[in-house]
Amino acid sequence: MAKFVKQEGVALENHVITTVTATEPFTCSWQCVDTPLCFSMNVRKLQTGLVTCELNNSSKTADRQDLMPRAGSQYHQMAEVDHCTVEDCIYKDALPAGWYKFGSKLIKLFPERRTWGQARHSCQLIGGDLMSINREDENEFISHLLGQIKIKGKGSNQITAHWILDGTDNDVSLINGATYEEEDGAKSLHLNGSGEYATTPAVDFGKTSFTIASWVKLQTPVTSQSTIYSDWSPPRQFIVDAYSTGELLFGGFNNKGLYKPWFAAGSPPIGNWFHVAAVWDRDANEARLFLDAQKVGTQPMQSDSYLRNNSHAVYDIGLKRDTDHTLRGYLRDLMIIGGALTGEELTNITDPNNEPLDGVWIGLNDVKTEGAFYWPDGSHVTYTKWASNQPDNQYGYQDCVEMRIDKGTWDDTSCGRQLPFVCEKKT
Ligand SMILES: [Ca+2]
Ligand SMILES: [Ca+2]
Repeated sequence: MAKFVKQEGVALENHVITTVTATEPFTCSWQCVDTPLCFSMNVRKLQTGLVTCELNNSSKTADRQDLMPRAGSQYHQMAEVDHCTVEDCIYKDALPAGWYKFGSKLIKLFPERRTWGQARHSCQLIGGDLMSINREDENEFISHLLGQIKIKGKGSNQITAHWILDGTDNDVSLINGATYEEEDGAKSLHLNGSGEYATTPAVDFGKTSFTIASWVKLQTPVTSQSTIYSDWSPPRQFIVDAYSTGELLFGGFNNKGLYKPWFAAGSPPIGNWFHVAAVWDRDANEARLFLDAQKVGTQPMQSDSYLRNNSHAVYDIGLKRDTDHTLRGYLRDLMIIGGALTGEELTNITDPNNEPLDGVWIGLNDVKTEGAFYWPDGSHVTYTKWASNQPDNQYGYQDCVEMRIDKGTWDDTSCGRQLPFVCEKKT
């Protein structure tokens, strides 16, 4: 069982989460052990023979300056006991700089938002890795830590896929010498117009409303139709292009094999970044093109039209497969959103902090082999806490796992989403 060490005449101030009254300090100890974020107690004996115990969400290890003299009070903090075999004596402590000790692991929640790949890299830079979770009490502990994150902006439009295109995406392949280069202060995908292109996994969005959006910087005026994003090889589905007329083009094949929609609009700049969004609104039976979040063109569609099915494994960035022509320019933040975004929503979507925040990254993933989930520390997946109907590899595409903020359950999602993350280090 857990062992607490006592210090007379002091109390930890400013960290009380709850106060309990008990017949003996022993009872309080159990309360603290059972309260995930309790790390110490201030115990005072009453004249009635009872004791009051203030449970603290910190300890003198983390907040030594808050340990103050207090007559008649005892400070209790869990002691590390060797050779624990029962779960109740998992040693936990709050440490400086936002770290927590839980069992044999050091754990920290990072609130800044990163893609899964960036998050893992951040953890590795400090000698750790993304969190591996092997026990129910570990999961519960982290789930309580997430209470420190404020849920914001639960948007109705879920980002189905998001590739930053800065080299941190796990699932973007560079073909024929395409590179990531620093351009205007951010790493971007660079295609030189001489055969270079990149691919993403195929995403199944053909039967819903959707938005395809990306930042693009063209280096030279477009003389030959230059693909931004497409699966343009038979049986082809969709194409978003910089068109030879100097306009943007949104084209698609519907399930009857007809071009629909098919229209060009807007005049994107040369040598400057612009944001292009192709919107397919099935409810309004309309396709739209947006340039820098301003609607520049629209075309009605038939109500029975949806994109033709195909079995492509990848979609192409920068390649028009039927002519092998490739785009010359830079791209970043390519997104597919499972809904028809408005201009206002497009303005918001260009800021990653406006992505709906419903969870944080943990280490679990099936990036290497679909359906074969593994932890970064190599431990076998024995304990799981999937949310109902998860993992579902939705859109054929979800390979990284978030812990949901509301319930501490797990969901596989797009690795390119930008979420807070939990790192661990072994002690
Ligand atoms: Ca998957
Ligand atoms: Ca999922």
